[in-house]
Amino acid sequence: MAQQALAAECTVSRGAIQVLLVADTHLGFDLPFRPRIDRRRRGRDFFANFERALAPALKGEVDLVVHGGDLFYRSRVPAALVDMALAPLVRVAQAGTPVYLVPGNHERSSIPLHLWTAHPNLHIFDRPRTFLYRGPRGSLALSGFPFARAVRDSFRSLVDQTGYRGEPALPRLLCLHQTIEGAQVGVGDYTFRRGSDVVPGQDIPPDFCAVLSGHIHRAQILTHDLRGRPFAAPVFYPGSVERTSFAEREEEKGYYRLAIDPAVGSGGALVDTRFVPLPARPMICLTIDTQERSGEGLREHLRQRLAALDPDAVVRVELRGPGAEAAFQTLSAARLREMAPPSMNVDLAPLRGHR
Ligand SMILES: [Mn+2]
Repeated sequence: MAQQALAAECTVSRGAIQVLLVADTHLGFDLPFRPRIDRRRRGRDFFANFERALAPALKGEVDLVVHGGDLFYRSRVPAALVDMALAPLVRVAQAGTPVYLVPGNHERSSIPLHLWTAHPNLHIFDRPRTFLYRGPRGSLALSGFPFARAVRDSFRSLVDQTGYRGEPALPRLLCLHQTIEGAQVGVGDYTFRRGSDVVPGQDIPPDFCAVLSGHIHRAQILTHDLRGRPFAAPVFYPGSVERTSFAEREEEKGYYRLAIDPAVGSGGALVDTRFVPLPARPMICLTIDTQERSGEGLREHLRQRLAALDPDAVVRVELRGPGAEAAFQTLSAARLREMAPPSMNVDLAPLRGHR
């Protein structure tokens, strides 16, 4: 809702600086280098959507790219994956479009991102700092810092440490990988309120056009705190580029395109925002009432139920009812895969009450 309202208030400006915001690409997820099981891997979908998200940058349709962090799916990854994951960003940088990367919780320690900071168009917020962007449509200051734990008490200090005040005349963006008050996740709309790892909305300083952040996997724009008071700047979460868990099964995936006009107001203004959807695979929780079915009867029932679903789906089978426990013992992910179309990803949920 906030997304539509904000877009409606804005007018498209040709003179504006075009920013592409993508985050939580989780590269390396389900992408083993030496797979022991031959099945469709979801890892390719994450790479494909990352490439799709960056396509406007490769075509020269945007002036700069911000990656909001969690480039990788975890904090220890093979060196070959580091090269694979950075390659799309390096292609954008080589094509002349600057890229700004916020290290997420998965990029904090052991990933040698510093090896890439030598590229003149690839900028990494490896510490609280401010980068200046200068382009044909004007200049911007991008301030940010890597993911910080217990950020509630350190947020204001970390923002100060970026040195953002040194660029008083430019439009400013704040680039983060944090949870901000009011952010929502999951099928049940879990809302982050207070907590040592939540940034209070009122702590966002009044000096930025927008806050661009990764970490929250559902795409959303935050404009008010939980007491209804407006934020000093809207917060944009593009969300993850593919569904990383069943909690994300109802979420649309994509990225944001934002336009900042340096000529509007005193320090520039956000004049256009657009969410661009990506083709995330359907994710389905399939509940099977076993009804005392077993053996071939159960397998045939499962085959029929799976055949009725989108063959491109990622499916979790949940067994219920009388006989569920016995059926659970005879089924396995490998057996489920034999019953499903090869294009499907399928696994078996733990029995309820047995987690
Ligand atoms: Mn993430």
